[in-house]
Amino acid sequence: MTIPNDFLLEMQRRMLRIRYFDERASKMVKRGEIPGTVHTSIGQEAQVVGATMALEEGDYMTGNHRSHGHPIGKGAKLGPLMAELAGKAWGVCQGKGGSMHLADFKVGSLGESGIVGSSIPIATGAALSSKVLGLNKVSLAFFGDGAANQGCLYEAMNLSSVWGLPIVFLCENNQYALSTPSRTVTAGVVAERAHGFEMPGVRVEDGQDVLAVYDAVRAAVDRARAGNGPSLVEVVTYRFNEHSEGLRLAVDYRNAGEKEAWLKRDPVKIFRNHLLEQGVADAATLDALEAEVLAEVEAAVEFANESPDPDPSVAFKDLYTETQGATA
Ligand SMILES: Cc1ncc(C[n+]2csc(CCOP(=O)(O)OP(=O)(O)O)c2C)c(N)n1
Ligand SMILES: [Mg+2]
Repeated sequence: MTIPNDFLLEMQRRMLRIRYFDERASKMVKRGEIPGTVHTSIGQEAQVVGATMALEEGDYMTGNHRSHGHPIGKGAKLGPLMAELAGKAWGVCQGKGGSMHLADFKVGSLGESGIVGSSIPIATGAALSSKVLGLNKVSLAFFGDGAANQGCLYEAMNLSSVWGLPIVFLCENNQYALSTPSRTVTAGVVAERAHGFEMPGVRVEDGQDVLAVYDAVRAAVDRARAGNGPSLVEVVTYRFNEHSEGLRLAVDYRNAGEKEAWLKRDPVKIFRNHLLEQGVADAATLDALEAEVLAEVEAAVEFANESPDPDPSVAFKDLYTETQGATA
């Protein structure tokens, strides 16, 4: 598949946005400018952008606790996302969601949740609505290797296969669930579990290569849109930071030298080199792109700082309650 140069540069732009946004969010958490903690996608940018850019603008997706990158990859504005992390009124959820419960409907991001695995059935429901209403929208569920062992994934895969739903199940296999190595709790290969549900299962071995991820997810998205049902795509990647920012674990759960080896496979640097080697852009253009994205992230922080805190009177607004549902 030949991909136009402007699309390739947009891939690099979005990977940079995720990298700089998450680096900045990490600093803000440590300074107390963002409450709680954040989980970054630093190191996983190729997997996030390869998947989100394989979707069309109107398509749906759901995420998890590590999900700032998903709306960014799908083209979301950074300011309202940063304001949401800071719990401010101009945030995508008016500051009520925070880092782990973002939703940005403008880019089809239906929601994210701190309960591991819980957004998978929501993506499946969205795919069902697309099919029933004839919307021709594909739904994509992002989840981790830890969530791959939650039962709700298999309930969702089963019914989506039986009903031929337009959904892609996307396992972000960063090889750890918090401090638990995937190999110690996962039988077999996640992608191969697809076969039990009569759907294709593909494993992208090099999840640091944005084009490899894009090709695999694009095939699954096209298949879903053509009415041929769901797929499971597993992408092998690695998170460069701790599970969450500021977390100090007593155990050193990574193998000796492992992180250092993965740091050499930085997806942002790999793709920069690819763009240079292929003559898509020269170094000055790519340097300018990096400076532009850095400035964009700083502007997002300013937007968050300028935003007021949410007014306590809106605390129960936009919530579904039985009373509201009954009278609606
Ligand atoms: C149902 C549930 N069990 C446990 C937790 C605690 N927890 C939060 S994140 C996490 C690890 C998730 O690992 P994975 O799905 O691989 O995603 P990753 O953090 O690696 O991106 C765990 C166990 C939780 N939030 N929800
Ligand atoms: Mg994981």
